[in-house]
Amino acid sequence: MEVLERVEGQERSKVMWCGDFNAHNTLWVGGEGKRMDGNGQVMEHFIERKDLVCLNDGRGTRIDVATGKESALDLTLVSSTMAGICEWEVWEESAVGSDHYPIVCTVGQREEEVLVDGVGRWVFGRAKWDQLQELSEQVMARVDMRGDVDSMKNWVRTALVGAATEAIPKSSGRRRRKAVPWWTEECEAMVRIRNRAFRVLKRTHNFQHLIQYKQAQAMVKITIRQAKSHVARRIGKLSIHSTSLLASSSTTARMAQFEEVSQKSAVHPMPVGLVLQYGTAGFRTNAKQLDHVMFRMGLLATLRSKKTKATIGVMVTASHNPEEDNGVKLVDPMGEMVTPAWEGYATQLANAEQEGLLTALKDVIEREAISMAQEASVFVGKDTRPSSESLSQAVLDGVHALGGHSKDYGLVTTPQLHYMVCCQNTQGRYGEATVKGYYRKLSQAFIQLTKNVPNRTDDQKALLVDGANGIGALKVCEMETYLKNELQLSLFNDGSSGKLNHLCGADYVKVQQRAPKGVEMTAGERCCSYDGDADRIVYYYSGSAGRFHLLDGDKIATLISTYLKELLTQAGLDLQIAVVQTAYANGSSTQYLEDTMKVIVRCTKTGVKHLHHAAQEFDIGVYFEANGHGTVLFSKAAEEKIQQLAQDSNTNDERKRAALLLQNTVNLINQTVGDAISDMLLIEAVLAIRGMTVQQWDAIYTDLPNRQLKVKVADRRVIDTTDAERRTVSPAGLQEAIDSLVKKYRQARSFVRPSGTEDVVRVYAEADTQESADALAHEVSLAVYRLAGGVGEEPKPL
Ligand code: 16G
Ligand code: MG
Repeated sequence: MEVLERVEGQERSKVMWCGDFNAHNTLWVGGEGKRMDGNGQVMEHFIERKDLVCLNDGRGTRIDVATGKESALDLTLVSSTMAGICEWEVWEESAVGSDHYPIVCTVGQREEEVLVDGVGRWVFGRAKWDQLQELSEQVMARVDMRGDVDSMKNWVRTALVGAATEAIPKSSGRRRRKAVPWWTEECEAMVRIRNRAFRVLKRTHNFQHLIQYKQAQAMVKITIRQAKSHVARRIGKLSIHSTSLLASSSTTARMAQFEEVSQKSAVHPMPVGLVLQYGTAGFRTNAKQLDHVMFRMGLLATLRSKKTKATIGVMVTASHNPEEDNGVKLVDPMGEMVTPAWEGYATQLANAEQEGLLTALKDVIEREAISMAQEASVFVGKDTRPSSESLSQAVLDGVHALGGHSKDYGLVTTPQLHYMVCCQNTQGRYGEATVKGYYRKLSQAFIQLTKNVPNRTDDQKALLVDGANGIGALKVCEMETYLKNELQLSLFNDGSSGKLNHLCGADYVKVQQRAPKGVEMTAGERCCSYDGDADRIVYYYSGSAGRFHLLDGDKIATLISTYLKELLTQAGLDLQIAVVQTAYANGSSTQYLEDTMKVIVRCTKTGVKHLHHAAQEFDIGVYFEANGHGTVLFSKAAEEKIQQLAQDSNTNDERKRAALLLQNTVNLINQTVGDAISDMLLIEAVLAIRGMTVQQWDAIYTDLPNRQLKVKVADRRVIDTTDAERRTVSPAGLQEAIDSLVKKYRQARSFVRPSGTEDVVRVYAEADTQESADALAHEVSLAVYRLAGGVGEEPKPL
């Protein structure tokens, strides 16, 4: 990238690049040779940054004479402002002695302009004013003054316009507009949405409309950027794919299908002026605004299923958000979060105007070269929010409108739905794709793990659970009988009376650092809280003098990784274990893991998909966000080694015991995503096996006091971060300000990042004492407020 930038020199507005970049990218090559490599990624990034358009149309530019295979390595890139006047051709007849074909690129030959019809304008500069005066007097003299006011007004108007038409020339009304080859209907639609938001803002001048306008403007930018980067693909693919798409005999059936989408989408209309983005955990907002999004996500999941030829999941939930909100996220074939490129499609589809929906849909089909004849299967689940019922119905409507098959799991936790998708796509190897199958697999593993623990008392088996008044409460109740009293749960906030997530649940406990409402805990008792869709868990207990002690995701990761490391040593297995955290991980946990436990620690950006991805790089990757979302991933090779050892009859007892424990641990873990129920069982099993009390677990290391705050700013995207969100690169001066504030305190650390789920900037600070952490968090908040466009009142000291 640096080299490319050096070659180009200073910012230039019109540039043309021609060369063999030795880069593979699906942007400029379709068909069999389609693949992506590192160079391809660099080039794509470069094209985007420099606002270039790739003129290649998908044809091969080099031939391997030995095999006859062609590849497209020679690229022609031009500034987007020139793209409309360039032509690109490959001379396939002769490679003139080379293995590369000559490429002919013409610039400026064809000034393609589009004539736009419109109403002509008066050309006042050429008006004959004397004639106008004379004609006006003549016609006015003929106006009949005896009629009523309306007919008089019409007379006068017609008379004056007639006179003016005679005396003042008019332009033709046909305007010339530069052809922009990348301009799509989505661009048009996004610009319309943005303009509408601007008009609303001009009328009201309120903050919320300002934010909506800014979001709409960002969407315009994203859409235009995507349209530009896809121009080459579109040109190349249109000829390749649309012919196969359109010429097939199923065209008529498909037309009928799209007709159905059109009709059904009218039943799920889009609210005016609403712009939403597929964020860290899907779409999330007030439930009243989501019906159209659900329908469209049903459509998109169906396309994703056709593309991947596998079952896709759609979960209707807003996790720890208030009950009035709702949301939706897509689950990919192996139970992981949907791939980022499709998050972009989700945003486009959700924001397409009603009339533009089919075009947006067809655009995805074309870009991804989806065969519409392919069968599709979508699993749908929902949480306990009152709105989830009709919203999940809207998802199913979307699936059926595109002819997809669906299975409605009804009320399930988010991780249960991820699990079902994975079971289905692994043909049952991961487990049975039913809720009962899930209970059976996990409970059997738990019973196997704990059955040989000597002298487990009832006290040790007891656990208090705060179900956040949500789906987790319902499901853990269903599971209890499978656990055969090996765990004795006392359930609070089970949803029978309280409101979802209100003063309870994992998020409340973690952020407020206090016990949830409604849990009656006595000193030393182990308690845990799930969040609203049961993909997070935190533990806590009340210590001496009623002091509240929290054991968050960092403590959980430490407990689990220590346990696994010990078992690996006992089993004599050489497997690399790592812990993946985010910037929110308490400094003490990182220090303990690195210095005492000597395990590898990685830090990634916030959001499960980032941690999950990083954890996949190790034999065993334990990942947890401090907020309690996390799980453990075992590589295929690691699972096989564990399996082999567990079945090896020649090994000694200690190794065998450790291998069996590891094997059951693998079965107990939901590897698709963080799972409160599975994590809870794992933690309970580890505490039992190691004979640890919650206090002993807590004492492994002592958390540094910390504080999280939020700051409202006009546009949180002004904050750009680097180094896994630990440092800011913009706005100017903010990182320097944070650095100098941090220096004032001992053992201090602080960072800020724009939230992915709320319209705020988050501030984190830790230091040697709570007072220092609070003061630092406040001072950093002030710096954000002042340097990043804070709105409302200035942050006050705590
Ligand atoms: C979402 C993420 C969670 C992350 C949180 C951060 C998923 C499934 N969930 O809840 O991992 O910690 O967002 O929220 O990815 P924030 O960006 O508002 O701080
Ligand atoms: Mg959640």
